[in-house]
Amino acid sequence: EDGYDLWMRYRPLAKEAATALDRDAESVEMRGQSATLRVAADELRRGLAGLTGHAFAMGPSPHPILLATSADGDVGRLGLPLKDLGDEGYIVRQVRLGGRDVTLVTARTDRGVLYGSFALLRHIQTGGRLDRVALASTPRVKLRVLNHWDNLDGVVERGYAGQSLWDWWTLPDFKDPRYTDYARANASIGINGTVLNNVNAKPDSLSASYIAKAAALADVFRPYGIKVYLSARFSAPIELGKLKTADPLDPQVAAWWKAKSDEIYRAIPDFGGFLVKANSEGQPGPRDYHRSHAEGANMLAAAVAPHGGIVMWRAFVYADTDPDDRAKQAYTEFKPLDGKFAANVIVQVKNGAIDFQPREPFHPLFGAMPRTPLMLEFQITKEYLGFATHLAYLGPLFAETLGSETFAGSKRATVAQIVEGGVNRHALTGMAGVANIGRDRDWAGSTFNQANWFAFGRMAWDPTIGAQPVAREWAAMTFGPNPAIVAPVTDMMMGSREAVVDYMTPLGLAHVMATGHHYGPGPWVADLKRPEWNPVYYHRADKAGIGFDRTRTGSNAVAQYAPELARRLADPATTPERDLLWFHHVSWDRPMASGRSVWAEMVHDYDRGVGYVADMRQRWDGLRGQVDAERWTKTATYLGIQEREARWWRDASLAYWMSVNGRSLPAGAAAPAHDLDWYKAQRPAFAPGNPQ
Ligand code: BDP
Repeated sequence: EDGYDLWMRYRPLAKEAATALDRDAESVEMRGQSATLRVAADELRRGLAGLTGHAFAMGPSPHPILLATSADGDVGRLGLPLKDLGDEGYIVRQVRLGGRDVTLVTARTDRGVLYGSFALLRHIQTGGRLDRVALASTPRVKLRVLNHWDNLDGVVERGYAGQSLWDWWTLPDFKDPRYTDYARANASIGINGTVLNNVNAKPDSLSASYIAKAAALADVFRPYGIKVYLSARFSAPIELGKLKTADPLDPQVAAWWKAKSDEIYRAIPDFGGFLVKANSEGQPGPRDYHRSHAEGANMLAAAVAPHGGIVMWRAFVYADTDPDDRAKQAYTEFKPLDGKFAANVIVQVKNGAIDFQPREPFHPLFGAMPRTPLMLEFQITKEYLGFATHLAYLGPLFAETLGSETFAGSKRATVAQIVEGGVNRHALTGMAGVANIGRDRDWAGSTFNQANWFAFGRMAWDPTIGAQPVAREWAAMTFGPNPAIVAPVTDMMMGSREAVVDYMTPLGLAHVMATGHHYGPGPWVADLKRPEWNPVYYHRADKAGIGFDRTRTGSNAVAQYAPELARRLADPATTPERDLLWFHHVSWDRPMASGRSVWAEMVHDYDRGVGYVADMRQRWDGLRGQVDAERWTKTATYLGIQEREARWWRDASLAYWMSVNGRSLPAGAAAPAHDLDWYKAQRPAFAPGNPQ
């Protein structure tokens, strides 16, 4: 097995479960006709055939799995609580219908039936029985969208699973069957949108020939309930339209975008809309014309509004014009724009204020813009967490942000509640995940990276679901429902991201990686052009102490949080220790809750991280023979790499900190294997997905 089948492996169940399934389901029956119902029925038949080992007929039988929307008269008469399901929710239940016992998969729409079908398969794959099935779920977030950072030349920015899945060269004619499998995988976890191209967008992606290519993909994805979106380069009216300006208030510019949108909607009638990275890291934007982000976003929004489209406008901005604190810039720029965005604009905010670090406190914009829908952006591809090689299950990272209390408003909403829109009654809600998908046979670069794609989808559907249940589901679907595998695998996964935090950025450190590729350690880097590109800017270590002072005596970034939280974060004693050095510059000797000093605690954390990886290796060794050889071996090899590199991170970091603080290691801690100069001289091979 090479991992191609993801969590949709549908391998034969154990005998007893297979017999029970055969008794309770004899065929797949479908009421009505649509492409979506057909793919739902096909998936069930494929799944059941795999799980039982024999083909499943389409059509009526005494005990069918019945796919029908509530428009069906028989279903309507059952009086199920369908009203609350919205457009995408489902109910799966054993019911008595027309004198037969049927497993009913129903919803108000065909899309809901599709999601219900996948939920039923998940139920069976994780050990559930049909005779007791009672599933019902409605997504709590409306837009559940992947962001592909895929370039038109096939390279994926920060993509560690090979080349882009989209073969732009052979599109629109050749529709690689992988596109269909991609759509199946996404639909199975509730993802309903995909942005095809990089936020660092080329204007060409909006040219007629690329629109035709995107339309071909949209045709493949449509039955699976997945809409296509495009990243738009703000200056496209100049590059493609030969206008003199891209000023959003220029009528010719607005007219160009309107005509461009009309052209796209002619090819893709259900086109989702645009994603825009503007005035960030060199990208053009409205600020080039002294217009605000709102003016830029609203102009684009007006172009897609007649077609029901939306604009996802990113808040990831930082400029060298603000020497203050990079972590403050998005808030400083966007907070004053609250309430100024058009109704079909959603502002897309990264989970933390810097950039997808192994750990970041939640972004202060959550809770600070009550009159603006905010879309939460996570990074599924692990740019700062060891790429595809290191095993880091991101469920706990996602859950940590989602569960963070913002202290905003009277109800002290969590980030999840703000994203779900309820607090401020926004109808437009969304979660975006920067995809980790490429052309590798296993799609994501490693088996365990697949779990992060899976977790993103499941948590975008229900941000309160919890990281552990998701890990368990994924492990059962990926390795089979045997508890002797599921339990240890889930266990390994649950602590794996914390281990990365420990060996890379303990106690709230951030951005201490080497330049460019973001893979290895480089806390010593101090010579890059812009101050906020340098790790020394972030850790501020000196002989006396370490950490970034974000209180009143420093950048006062804490003041961007709601007052109650700001008060807590202003004091190291009431700041969670895991975020200590993010918010405070403290003495190396400051005592921690454990009784250890900051310095000793850091050493302890580095060692704990390395130890966790060594332990994962052992646990994985224990599963040899229980997991198929190909996936087992690749994972084992990667864990070996990870252990070596966790030590590299630990040793290089400690060698550097000791050169700054002049201290020796606490008793019992191993000395770094090499001296600091050796670590400084390390240059990893050319890193994949690294923009030059
Ligand atoms: C950073 C990446 C960079 C992206 C940027 C973004 O290093 O490649 O273009 O974020 O989100 O994480 O726009």
